[in-house]
Amino acid sequence: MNLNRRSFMKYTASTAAGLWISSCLPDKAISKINQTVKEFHFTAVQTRVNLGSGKDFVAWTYNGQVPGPEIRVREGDIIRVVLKNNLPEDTTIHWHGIPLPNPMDGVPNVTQKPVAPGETFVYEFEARPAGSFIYHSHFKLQLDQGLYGPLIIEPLSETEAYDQEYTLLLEDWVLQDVGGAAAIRRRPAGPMMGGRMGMRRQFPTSQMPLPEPVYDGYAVNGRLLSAIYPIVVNKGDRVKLRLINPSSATEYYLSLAGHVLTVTHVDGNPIKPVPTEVLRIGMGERYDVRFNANNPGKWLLAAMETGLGEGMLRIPVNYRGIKRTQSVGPIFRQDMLLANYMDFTFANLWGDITLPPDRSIYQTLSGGMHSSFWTINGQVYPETDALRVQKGERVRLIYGNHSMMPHPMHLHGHFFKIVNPAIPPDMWILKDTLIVDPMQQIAVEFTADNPGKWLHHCHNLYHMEAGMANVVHYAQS
Ligand SMILES: [Cu+2]
Repeated sequence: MNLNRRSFMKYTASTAAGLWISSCLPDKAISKINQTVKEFHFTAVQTRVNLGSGKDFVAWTYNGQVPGPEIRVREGDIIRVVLKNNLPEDTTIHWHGIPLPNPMDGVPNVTQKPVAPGETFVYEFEARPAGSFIYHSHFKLQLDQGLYGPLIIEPLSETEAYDQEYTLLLEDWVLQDVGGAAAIRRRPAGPMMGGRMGMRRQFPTSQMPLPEPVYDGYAVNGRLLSAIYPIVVNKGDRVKLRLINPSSATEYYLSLAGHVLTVTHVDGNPIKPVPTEVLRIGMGERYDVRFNANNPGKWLLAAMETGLGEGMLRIPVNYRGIKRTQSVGPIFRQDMLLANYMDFTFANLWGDITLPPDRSIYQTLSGGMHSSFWTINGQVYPETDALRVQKGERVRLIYGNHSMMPHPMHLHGHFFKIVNPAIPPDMWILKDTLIVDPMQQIAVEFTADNPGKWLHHCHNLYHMEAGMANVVHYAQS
């Protein structure tokens, strides 16, 4: 089982094994014995890359590759990453989804001093829980310039049965030197627009946030459309896909022609398996899905985005021994079965929730109309009010999206449960990123069990940079 799990990622992470420097006994700082330290050395550096088609350009990379090397460890291991900053500006690494100790969370000026050019910083934390995660820079626009990679924590004992496993990062690219919106020249100074009521201070025009870029390439594991490596299966294989969206401003609707995808994990956490024809994956989200290779042929796992049409990403799924040259893609229809958060139930029973929560906090998400800023409760980060909690409290965040854009809201340092009135609370699913759709109200609950200062923000990078963020503060006890 799983012998082929690296067969796809090897193209982008072939040096990961080489980076794996040592496996040694834990040092004195680690209280548990028998924990293995897995040490990785990352150098953040600008590198000329080619995503398999199109022109070369300068991306911001870890170790000269996009995406960054795969980190793959076992639950309970100690992950140690020695980050060397060879970029021309500060940087940090955030370990998206992992509830780790606050000083390791990698948010500049919230959990750590940014790592200056030429400096080194060591991240170290326990790999827990098992699941599919992302690591990425949390500094300015570096996420959109290429600084991200997959982080896979394998369970101590495998409970799933599958024959092949692929990790697929779905990426949006601006194929220009520097990349992202940083590649777009700042607009000339002009009169301030209205619509920023409730803001506490005026921003000089030079600090106006950058708009989302127009992406000119979508890639899977650093390979553009025509160069995407195929998934190769044998008839009868049970195939596990780890679908990861590190894109800065793109969500994807995925469908696999000729097969049904079954969702097994949301943001790394197990759910009762749910079949779906289409899967939506927002920025920062991860879904593990399975399919049974029971329909020989040449197929496409394709993605579309509203407004962009079909086929922005096409991943070939080829059965061995099939000669047909033309691949068959999915046909997106309005009436396709699209699995929704509310269709999912947690695989285990919680047994730890009573209602109501200790504290409820409203989060009104606005912006985008006549304004360059995106707000929470009418405020722009860092002027946003803190989310004040006490250790041990069960906190409910009630989102109301008063804008015309979806916002994938992400909470650092904790998982939250998505409130689903139709099922008992002990079946609510556990996630760390939740898409709040236009004009939707939806709530999550988390237990304040990891003291520190934790960022909470929209994972559309350009919404976050334009103000849609705040910080969870634990009261001093
Ligand atoms: Cu947003």
